[in-house]
Order: sequence, then structure tokens, then C-alpha cells
Amino acid sequence: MKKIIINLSIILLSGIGVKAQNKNPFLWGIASAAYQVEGGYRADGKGESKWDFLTNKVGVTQFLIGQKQTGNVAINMYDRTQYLKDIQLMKELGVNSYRFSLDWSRIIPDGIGAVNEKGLAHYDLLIDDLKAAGIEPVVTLYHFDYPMALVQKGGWGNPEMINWYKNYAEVVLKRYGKKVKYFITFNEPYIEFMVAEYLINMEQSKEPNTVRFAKGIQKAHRQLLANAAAIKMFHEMNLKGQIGMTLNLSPCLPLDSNNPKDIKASEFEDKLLNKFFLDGLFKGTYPQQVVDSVQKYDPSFQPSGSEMKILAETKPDFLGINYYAPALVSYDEKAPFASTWMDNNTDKVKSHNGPVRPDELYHLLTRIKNDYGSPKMMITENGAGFEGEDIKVKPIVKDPLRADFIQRHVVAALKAKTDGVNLIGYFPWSGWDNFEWVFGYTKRFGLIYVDFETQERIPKQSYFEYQKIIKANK
Ligand code: GCO
Repeated sequence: MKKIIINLSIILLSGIGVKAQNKNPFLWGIASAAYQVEGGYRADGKGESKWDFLTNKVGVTQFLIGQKQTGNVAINMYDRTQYLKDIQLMKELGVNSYRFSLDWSRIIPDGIGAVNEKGLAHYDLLIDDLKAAGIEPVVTLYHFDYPMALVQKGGWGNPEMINWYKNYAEVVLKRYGKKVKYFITFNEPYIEFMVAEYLINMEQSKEPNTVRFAKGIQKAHRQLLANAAAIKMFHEMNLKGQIGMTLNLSPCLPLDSNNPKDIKASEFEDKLLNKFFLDGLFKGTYPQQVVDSVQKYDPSFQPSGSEMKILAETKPDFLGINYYAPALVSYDEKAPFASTWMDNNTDKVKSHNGPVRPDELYHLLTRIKNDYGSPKMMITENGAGFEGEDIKVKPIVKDPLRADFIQRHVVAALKAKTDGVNLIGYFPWSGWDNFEWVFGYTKRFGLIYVDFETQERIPKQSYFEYQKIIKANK
């Protein structure tokens, strides 16, 4: 039955069609991030990054999975012999683009100061190899990892971080700006500060959770300022490409729609999770309720008029959207800012990153179109992993739930496109199973199975499903 539905929707998809404009065709790609796939720990003069430190010295995976795992080898994609094979798999998949990130500590090992030519040369070659294979690089400058030397100086807790990032971005944009068409300044500030750093409590702070959460918003504000600085610089360089920022966005719904407390909490969560970032990025304003709540716990959060002016004056060329699931919010008086949503999932078969709701992707895209002047949007991540799938079998690893997830989300995204959303690309997370941060290698999201011992790759059912979707739409 499911198969019939899938086949029918493919016919439907081909009907909708995405017209290829010669200059900038719709981007059908896959996504990854440096720390999760590269390995090459300290190769070619790389400096120590925040995640090198967290996994090797703090052992952060221990808290959740009970053992120490690191990205020191990951899926070995720093190695050219390996990544050339992976490019071949991308070609067979039929993608015309690949989203990956640069590790700042390969390029400027101490964060500021001397530039490491070997690190720059590595990414130069990767970009050239991709282009030679007909695959457009979509380059994220910063995906959670940055040099440990800057963490020691306070990281985003230090306002100087904006200038350090700007300096790094200048090196990158000057070097690759002529051959890369799509840059992404940052990935998911909310997840970086309000989820990952917050849960890890990297600074080992004894402050109450509310204060730590509020300080996370202050860091996110600085990241938005750094984003604006990089975009302004890119535009002044008069390059032909486009630059944007990627946010994790989740429609916020009350867990119990009959409970007024859940309804209120979900409205507030929407402002924290979505509106704060979208308004900051597109309007240069923040929701007053968020500002008031943050100032209550961190009085130093005082975005100045000139800072807000910088935000208001600088617009991204496109918005990158990472969508996995809606947030089902329940009121919790003990939780910072009084709500929880991460663990709420009412689905019978649970996906790692929340309830499976393709309709909410449609709602999200149309809401952004209506509220923010119809910006260009790129779905830079969308994906799932389910307990019990992804068992190593040859020649194809079975992952029917992921295949179904991708298929239904593509239908929702293309429906939004048909209804006027300016959608320019779609990138499932991820091309390959990889290092899933604090969960180490225990959660798989790839379209391609990876044996983490041998580095063997085996395409999954979802790989072939996505291959059909791309074919039907080209
Ligand atoms: C994030 C990142 C990815 C994750 C993916 C799956 O959302 O944390 O962008 O690096 O691996 O979302 O959880």
C-alpha cells in the first residue's frame, strides 16, 4: 500500500515539476558538517576546536550514551581518497549540490592570527573536485565548531567574538568567493546556545538555569550581529554568489490543545525559537516578551539602537531552514522560560528528532513567505532516524520510514513552492550516517549507511527513493 502511495506521489511530483532555470537550477542536494564527517583530527596543522575538546577531554558523549566517542576519525571525509568515492555516490544519486561546512580551526588554528595554508588548500581542492563532478558547493562557514583558543577567551560570551568571526569570514570569502555560489554564515544558533551549550554547561557555570538560558540569547544576538557583518562584507566584495544564514525552525504547538497553560507556553516558545531569529534577521527587531524575560535574568542584555540598526539594514540573500519536526510544547514551571518540548513526541514510532509532520513544513514555509516579504528559502536540513531501522544488510540497507519521511516532506515543500514560496533548494540531512554530537555514533540519519569500523558505505532504500524524486523533478 505504502509503495503505491509513494509511486503515485512521484507521478504527482513530476507533474508539479521544478523548472530548471539555466543560471540557478533548483538545488537538489545532501548535507553534512565538518566535525560530523571529516575526522583528520589535527591533520595538516589543524588547531583544536571546541568539539575536539568536548569529545576528547570532557568526554561529552559519556553523559548520554555511557561511552566516550569522538569525531577524530568520524567518517573519514577529510581523506581525499575517501571523499572522491563519496562524490561518486553523490553523482549516482543525481544531486546537483552538496552542503558541507568548513572547520575554522583548520583555516586559522588559533582563531585569530596566522592562517594555515594547508587547511585552505584542502577545501580549495574539495570545492574543485565537487565542481568537476558537476556538484555545486554550498559552503557553511560555521557549524557549531570553532577554535578552542577562542572558547578560552570567552567565545560568544565575549563581544570581541564578532570581530574574530568577521576576520575569519574575510579569509574564507576572499579565498573561495569567486568559485562558490552559495555561502551560509552560521548554522542553528538556537541549537548551539540554548540546547547544546546549555545542556553541556560548557562553562561549568553554577548559575541557575534561567540565567544560563538568558545568557544563551545574548550569545545568539552576537551571532546575528556577526552574521550581518559577514553579509555586508560579502555584498561589498561584489561577488556573484549569494549568502544566507541557517536557522532551525519549528512550528510550536501546544502538547494539549485544551490546556490554556500549554497554549500560552507554546506561543512564548514560538517567540524564543522562531520569531526572535526571524525578526532579528529580517526586521532588525526582537519580540518584546523575549527581551523582557531575558533582561530579568541577564540585565546586561541591552541590544543598542545602533546594533538593531545594523540588523535592520542587512538582509540575507536567502534563508536556510533546518526543519525536522514541530515543537509540541508543554508548560513546565521548573523549565527555563517555563516550557519544554524536546522530549514531547506523540507518535507511536518515534523519530530521533521529533514527531513526523510534513504539513508543518508547508505551514512554516508559507508563514515565512507571508510574514517576512517572501524571501528566498533553502531547506538546508530535513531528515529523520528511527529506532530499529538501518541494520547493515547488503546490497541495500532498509529504512522504509526514512524513505517515506523524505518523500512526504518533498511533497509538502513542493506544494509550498507551487503556492508561491520562493524555494531554491532542498537538502536532506544527511548524506551519510555520521557523528551525531552528544549522541556519538548511536543515531543514524544518513541516506547512505556507514560502517564506522571499516568506513564501508552501503546505499539505503531512502537513497534510491531520493534518486527517483530528483529524477522525476529534473
Ligand atoms: C543539528 C545540526 C545537525 C544534526 C542534525 C540531526 O541540527 O544539530 O545541524 O548537525 O546532526 O540536525 O540531529
